[in-house]
Amino acid sequence: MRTQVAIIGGGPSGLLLSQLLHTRGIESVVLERKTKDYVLGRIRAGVLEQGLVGLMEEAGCAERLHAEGYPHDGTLLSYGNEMFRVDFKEHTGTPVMVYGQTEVTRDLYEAREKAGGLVEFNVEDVVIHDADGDAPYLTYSVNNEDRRIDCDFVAGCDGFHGVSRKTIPDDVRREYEKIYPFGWLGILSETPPVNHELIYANSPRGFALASMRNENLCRYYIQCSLNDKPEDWSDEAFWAEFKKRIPADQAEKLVTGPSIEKSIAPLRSFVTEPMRWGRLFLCGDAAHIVPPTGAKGLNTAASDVHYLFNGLREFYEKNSCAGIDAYSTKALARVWKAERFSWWFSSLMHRYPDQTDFDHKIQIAELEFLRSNTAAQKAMAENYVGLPY
Ligand code: FAS
Ligand code: PHB
Repeated sequence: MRTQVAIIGGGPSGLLLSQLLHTRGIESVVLERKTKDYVLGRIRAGVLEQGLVGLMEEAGCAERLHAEGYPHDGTLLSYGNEMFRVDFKEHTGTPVMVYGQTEVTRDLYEAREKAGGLVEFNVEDVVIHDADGDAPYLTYSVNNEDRRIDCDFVAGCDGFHGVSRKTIPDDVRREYEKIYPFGWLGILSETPPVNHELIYANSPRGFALASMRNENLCRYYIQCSLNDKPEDWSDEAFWAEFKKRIPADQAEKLVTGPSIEKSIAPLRSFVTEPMRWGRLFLCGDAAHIVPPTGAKGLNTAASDVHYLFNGLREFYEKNSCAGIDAYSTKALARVWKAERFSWWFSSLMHRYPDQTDFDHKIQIAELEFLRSNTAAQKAMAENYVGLPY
């Protein structure tokens, strides 16, 4: 088989790139190692920057997002029983959109199917060949049948555990990593959200986040030990702990219910440089990971896709390599700003095992400063709603 852009990974990065390329008549094939249902079953991000909303509009996939998504004009931060609001609209004129990554991915799958796009599922043993040459190709297998795709370019959209990043030679690739000494235990429950906006909570017992998917589907998280397993936490234990970490007036009105999903995500900051090697381009989690505190994972994957899509467009439409040659530098400039914000917000809101009383007092002083200072709130709001592409 031959295509113009071979995309490894049928998550949001790969699908969004494929759909955007389609809008300009550029052919692509997406190779996904799991099934569509498996991909859609993963519960992940919940907050979209306007940049991603704009890309979904550009891809012709934003109708349901606008019909069912929830624009949020601000967020709440609490420490103990104190709580204050950071107003995104006041500081930036921009809201964020609360709409689950699962729904983004579902909309993109639907668009690819409607357009007759080729997504191959259950692929195995993907190998990238001659990425540093002029005629790259992929080999892989489906149902024990060996296959090959010849292409002009390869987009590595295969997440943190994919094959693309490791195709870049060790003596070319540089990796930067920070592992956090805790994880996030998340649940979904079919209950009304405790507040109409998100609550990020710093408590002496650890971090908590009250998020949502709709008016009857909540997504709540608590910071947990890396030794914990989801089965260690009964629903009752989760609710009891969650209530202790949010302000008492919020805990009083919390509606609890059975969890319909429960999972633990480890937290890490990670960046690979460069994000390009020859005709291989890394996008999204294949190149970088952030702690989910700042809701930057999916949104930084989106800006990668924006830069790569426009670089490939320039190549095919204007025979110019300027965009693809600038891709890695341009994407990394925004990636590192997202890494900084995610690290900063995680450091502010979580309890670290080796944290001293002084460290905790500094966290509270930082929160008091953020509460009282317009410039500090504007800086946080600009990062949270998304820095410019
Ligand atoms: P993805 O990992 O989503 O997709 C990669 C795809 O490639 C997968 O479908 C995988 O099956 C496929 N693949 C892998 N190897 C392959 C191979 N060899 N061949 C073919 N296909 C292959 N971000 C937030 O903003 N907020 C959150 O709350 C949040 N929670 C998260 C929780 C967890 C457990 C994880 C892992 C991530 C979370 N993220 C969150 C980040 C997440 O949303 C990512 O940023 C987002 O999924 C990035 O999308 P992709 O780059 O497409 O990578
Ligand atoms: C979510 O709703 O899953 C979510 C929201 C905001 C975050 C992280 C996760 O910062």
